Amino acid sequence: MTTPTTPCPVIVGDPFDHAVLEDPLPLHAELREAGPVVFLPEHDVFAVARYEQVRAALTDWQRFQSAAGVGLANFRTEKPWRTPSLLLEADPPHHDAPRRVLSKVLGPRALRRLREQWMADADELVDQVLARGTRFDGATELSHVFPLRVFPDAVGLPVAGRENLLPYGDHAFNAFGPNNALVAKGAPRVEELSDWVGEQCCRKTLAPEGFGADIWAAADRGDILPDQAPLIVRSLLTAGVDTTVHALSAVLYAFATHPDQWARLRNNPGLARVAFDEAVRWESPVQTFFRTTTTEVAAGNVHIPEGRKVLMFLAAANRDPRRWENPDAFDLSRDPSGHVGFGMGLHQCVGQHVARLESEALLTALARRIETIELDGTPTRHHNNTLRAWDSVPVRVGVAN
Ligand code: PQS
Repeated sequence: MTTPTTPCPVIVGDPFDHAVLEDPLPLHAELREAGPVVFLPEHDVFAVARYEQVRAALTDWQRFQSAAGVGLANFRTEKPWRTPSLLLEADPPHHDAPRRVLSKVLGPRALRRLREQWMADADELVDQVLARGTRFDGATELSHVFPLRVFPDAVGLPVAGRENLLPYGDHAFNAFGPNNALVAKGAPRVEELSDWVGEQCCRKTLAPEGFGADIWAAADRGDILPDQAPLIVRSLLTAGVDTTVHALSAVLYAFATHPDQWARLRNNPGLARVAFDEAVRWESPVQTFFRTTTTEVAAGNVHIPEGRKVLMFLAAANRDPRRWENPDAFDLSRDPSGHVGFGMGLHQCVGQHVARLESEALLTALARRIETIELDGTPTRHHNNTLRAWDSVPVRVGVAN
């Protein structure tokens, strides 16, 4: 273990330990209070948890690179578990062509074609759930279901095997953390799931229309190389399902615990989009990931040496009282823009418009039929090294006449 050469607050303990994953808020407060940069000896990494430093690291891609991996593993010295992503685990200039292609494929213009269908799909799902009764599990019956109803079709995936998407993503997001029991739990299926994902990325597997076909069409135009297309499709399948599933659970949990905010949304369904961003700020479905320094970086009086992993606590930044008034309140009257739940800078989530549309569709459908929503039992967390997730969010709703 190398210890920092300049004074740097040290926080002992494992931020990926089960007790922290169950309730990370006390650790986040401790990290923010300790200083602008802290050292975590458990994993031999530096960490930032204040809004200012997290945002600064996210937007400084020259000094905080992604190409050495955005997990704990340093690709300069450790072999990645899969071929690195052309978007996530790349820096300019290599990053830019794939990014341009995917920004267009997933951009607001492209999504206009999907809007009407997704709104109708959300209405239908909500009707189906309410037909079974007014007590249901918001996680397993809504947020785990809706993205899997609309997103794989939009990509152009065959129906068989879609049940592999969530387990594959769950493992990929665990794999950004340390090699702990959560990673070991996923290991037995890695080969099988990776093979399945690889097959879905081939041109012949994908439907003639959809995000997948659009990526292949970009290769035909010469915007990317043909051998890049499958890996860019893989990015959709890795980062596009679990993230939205857990973000939708976050919104449902937020409303079930804030009945006054639900009343507000009911009065003004136009707030659906703000509600989603506020829930992403408040719950931060993507909690943490890493960068690697490309040079010595000074932050305050701490010097982070070159080639070191820096853990960025997005969730802590999103509740930093230095940036947010009353940060722990889920409040539709605030302006949540500027939150770092989708990252910031040139790697900022390229799928965020898709996520927002899914959430807008589901919230609009719910607001149409549901007058009140409250918890109906104790929700249970799903532990993941990167994602803040729920296995169950039992709710009871009052249905509008
Ligand atoms: C990919 C892209 C993005 C991919 C950490 C990781 C990711 C948010 C936080 C992520 C994962 C995978 N998103 O391109 O495969």
